Amino acid sequence: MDFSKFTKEFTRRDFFRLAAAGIAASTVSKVAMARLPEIVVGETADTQPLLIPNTGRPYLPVTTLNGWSLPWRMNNNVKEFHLVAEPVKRELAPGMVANLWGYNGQSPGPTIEVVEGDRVRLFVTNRLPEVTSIHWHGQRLPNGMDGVSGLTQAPIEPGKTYVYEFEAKRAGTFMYHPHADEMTQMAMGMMGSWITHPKNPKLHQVDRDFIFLLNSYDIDPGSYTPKVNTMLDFNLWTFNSRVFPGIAPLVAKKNDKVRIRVGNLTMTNHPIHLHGHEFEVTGTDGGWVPKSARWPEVTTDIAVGQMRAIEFVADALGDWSLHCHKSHHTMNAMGHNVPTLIGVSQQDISKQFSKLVPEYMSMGGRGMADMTEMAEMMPMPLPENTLPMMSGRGQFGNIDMGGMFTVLKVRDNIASNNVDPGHYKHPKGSLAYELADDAAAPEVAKQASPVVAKPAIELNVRKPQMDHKGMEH
Ligand SMILES: [Cu+2]
Repeated sequence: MDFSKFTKEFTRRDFFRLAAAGIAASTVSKVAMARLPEIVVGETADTQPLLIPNTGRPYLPVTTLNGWSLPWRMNNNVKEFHLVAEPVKRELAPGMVANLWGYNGQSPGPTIEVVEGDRVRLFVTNRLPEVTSIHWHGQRLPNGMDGVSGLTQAPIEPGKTYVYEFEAKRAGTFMYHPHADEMTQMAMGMMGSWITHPKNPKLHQVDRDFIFLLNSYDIDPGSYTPKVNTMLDFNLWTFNSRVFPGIAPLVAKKNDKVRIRVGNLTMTNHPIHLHGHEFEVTGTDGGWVPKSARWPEVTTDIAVGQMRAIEFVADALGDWSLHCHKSHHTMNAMGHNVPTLIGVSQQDISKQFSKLVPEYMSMGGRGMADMTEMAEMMPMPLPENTLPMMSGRGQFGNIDMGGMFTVLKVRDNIASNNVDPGHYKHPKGSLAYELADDAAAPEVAKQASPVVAKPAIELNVRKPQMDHKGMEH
């Protein structure tokens, strides 16, 4: 198999950089070392370089979006991993940090990568204030290793370490999460990805392999800790506990075969939509989909507790959106009980209200897109530790997104699969453009559209130094 592409990207120096920047091993005593693998901790929400296997069977590693893979210790042919369940601080996007629970310093926890047929031993240490356990979602394993607190094992008490051991029997994509006080622990961010690579590396081979989990939080504006009783009305919809514009782009070289593996551990389904390409669902957490049973899609719905692997050839250059198609899932925290006021001028009302209620946010009179500009202009100051409802800037202006949204960047040449190559340069003649002369618009359209009939609104509202008199009509 061809590792040259990866080894070129991932040198020994990269490993030390990784050690310096993101992943740090805590010092443990020699006695402890003998019993337990060292604890490796993720210290940043940045996507980390590929973890190239230096022991055990070879495989093509995955890129965990805004995450990392957990190094292991080989002990008499058994791969030993050490997961530590603990409270963590996770940056959801620049400007907002959340108090979550996770594993090894981050939420989600690190990705576990093993190879079909590997004997795996997982040490799970509980540093939470309550009991926990880990369920290895989707795996074939002895019943007593299934991690269901009360049913297949006693709960792991705070301060205690449990050992799970089984053979990674089936290649595929899996997840791990607690099976003790699940409602609290998953609402707090406890989950991680697991990949069992095929023993035959020629099977299911791709050039770029990405993974992330869908998760969600309900964190009141101005606060830091999720509300764990929320059943449906979450206000932060995340890929690997990140919201746009904090989610890393997925970077591919033109004509790379790309796989994106997505698991859903929220409380609702997410139709994940990719622009500019058709893909096939090639795998679920139940295994690989036979070739004859695949069909082309541009959106695939991922239900709760499901995982989908999609594959496509990245043959279209550009910056392509990859997002949940539920429009409320591409926004950050807002009040959902705002009335629809499209067509109503209420800029002045909004200003009056925000003097009394700093968090007050009314829906724009023309739609919600003004929110991005308004947040930038700061007429309504956001509470601390709160992200704008919609934000992100592209090369042409505001993107007006939040939540479950990121970008697939396809380029002729890329340095690495996790270094942002910047904005796409559109070839001449391939970019949508503004019609220069308004007179060219058909007469009937002018009469039919109230927006065209009132150009004064359009001109006045877009100005950053807004003249509120201009809003009256
Ligand atoms: Cu969604």
